Amino acid sequence: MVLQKVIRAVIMGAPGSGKGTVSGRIIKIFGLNHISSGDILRANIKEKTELGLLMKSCIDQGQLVPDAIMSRLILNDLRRIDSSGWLLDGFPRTISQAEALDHVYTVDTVINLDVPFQTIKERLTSRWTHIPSGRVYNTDFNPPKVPGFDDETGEPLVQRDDDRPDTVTRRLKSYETQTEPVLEYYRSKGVLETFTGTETNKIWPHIEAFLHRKFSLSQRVA
Ligand code: G5P
Ligand code: MG
Repeated sequence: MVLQKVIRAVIMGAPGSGKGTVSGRIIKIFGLNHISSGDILRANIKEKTELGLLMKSCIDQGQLVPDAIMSRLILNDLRRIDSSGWLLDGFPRTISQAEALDHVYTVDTVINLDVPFQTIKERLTSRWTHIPSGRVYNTDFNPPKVPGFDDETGEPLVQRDDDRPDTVTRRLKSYETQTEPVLEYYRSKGVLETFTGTETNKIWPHIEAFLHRKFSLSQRVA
């Protein structure tokens, strides 16, 4: 029997840098569980859970959800899929969250998408999202087959409330002050891998090649 090491990865990058888009490609090829903190929060808002109702205004204003709530939510999810590999998207976003994760799991690799803020602002105004699955579209880059509807389910797409230009500016500010220090945290642990560019399709082959190397190496040492 071939033992395969469980891969535990994080994808980081500013709001709109392409984390969701790239995650979709990674999970298709490498079969990891995709855990997106934003998708989980938006599902709670849609279902009008107690958490969703409490956090909606915070998210709509482009502020971060409190660390304790976020860490508990994600770590609970991770416990449920403990024995298989995962890709975390949108978590951790502060040093406190990174430390909470570290107490329970060792992260093998952190993929950092480094995309200029000007590119991001243009992208987010034309993003359309399928809330139940988290699938994202863009009227220029990857339009849905039928405008306004999800390719797989045919359900309606929506524009996120936090994609308004003033909220995007606040989210980018919070990224600089609260999330960029997390990059340094992982750099010092030697697990950070940065991919720079303005187009996902140009960055993607480098990420894919990197992950193939990483996966085959981890299978050899398993
Ligand atoms: P989220 O949901 O984690 P963000 O702000 O980190 O939100 P976001 O906005 O989901 O990140 P993304 O996933 O990095 O962006 O990017 P994406 O959706 O794949 O791509 C953006 C758009 O660009 C899409 O339309 C896509 O089609 C298009 N695109 C991709 N590549 C290209 C390209 O090459 N060219 C072009 N033209 N377009 C392209 O978090 C939301 C909120 O939840 C709370 C916070 O309030 C946060 O603001 N939250 C947390 N709070 C505390 N702690 C945490 N850990 C939290 N996690 C979430
Ligand atoms: Mg996303």
